[in-house]
Amino acid sequence: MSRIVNVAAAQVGPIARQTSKAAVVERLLALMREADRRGSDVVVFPELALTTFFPRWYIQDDEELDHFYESEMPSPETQPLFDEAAKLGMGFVLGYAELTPEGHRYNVSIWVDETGEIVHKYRKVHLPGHHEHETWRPFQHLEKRYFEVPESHEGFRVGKAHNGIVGMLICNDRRWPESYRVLGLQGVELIAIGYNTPIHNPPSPEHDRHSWFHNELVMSAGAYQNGTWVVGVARAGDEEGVPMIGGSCIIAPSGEVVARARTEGDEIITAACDLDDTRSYKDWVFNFDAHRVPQHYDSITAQRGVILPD
Ligand code: CDT
Repeated sequence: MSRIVNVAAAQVGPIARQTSKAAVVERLLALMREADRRGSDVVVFPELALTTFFPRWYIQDDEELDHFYESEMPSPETQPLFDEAAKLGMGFVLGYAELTPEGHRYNVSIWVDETGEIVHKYRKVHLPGHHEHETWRPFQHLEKRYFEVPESHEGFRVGKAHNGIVGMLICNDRRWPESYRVLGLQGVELIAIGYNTPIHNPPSPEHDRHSWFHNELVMSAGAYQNGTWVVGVARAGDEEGVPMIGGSCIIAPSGEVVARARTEGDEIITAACDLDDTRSYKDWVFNFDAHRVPQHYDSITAQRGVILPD
């Protein structure tokens, strides 16, 4: 049974605030068909792929806010993605905003298999930004207001797809080593990560010029230190006056970037990811069972912030 997964990363360029979901789905379908032409088994779309990155606005009108969320998946608007995937025999990974029947709101990602069935779902754990409207900022980052942290069983869990073990992270999760390690401890072999990363971070503008470097740094480290493939997919370009990094890439378990987007618009990049390439990392340098020393890691789960020495 082949363990080579032909993976496509579907970088998506800017989406305007007023763009309809139907128009976005048309763009995603075009990317899916291009991925199919290139022989892909699965195509990965970015975080919150169906709309503009709405946490950049303080939205007081509940009706307008609710419009950015999905209360069913698939819905009449998103069903064409599922139908096309089943027709092409291709899986896909999609990020979107979820509004549950109980009124909970999450930033989520789903893994859909080649028959069009949702086989795995992940709710974003690390919600960056702030909760209140901060008028000093040129644009907001209100993920803490618009989304909730999920229950632990809805967080970093792996699923099975493509004859392998898969996992998903969403944007800010990729900066935290714990995110990858919890997946690594479940044997993950392929991690899909969608992101929306503004180039400018208002509280720390001195980081702006490092945005692309930090993007690859954290995903390469996560791949190598856990012996897994990583696929990072951006929504990129100048969206409503806020420029966001592209830099979508596919990273081998060695930590090497094997495919990298060249534009900041809609673009497909691909790589043949042999899940057996994870073995030498998992069996040797990162053989967790042989070499981890968890009794020395207590503080990782016991404390949240820094405790300075006396
Ligand atoms: N979407 C998302 O998580 N973006 C963050 C921006 C960080 S600054 C508030 C990221 O980590 O890229």
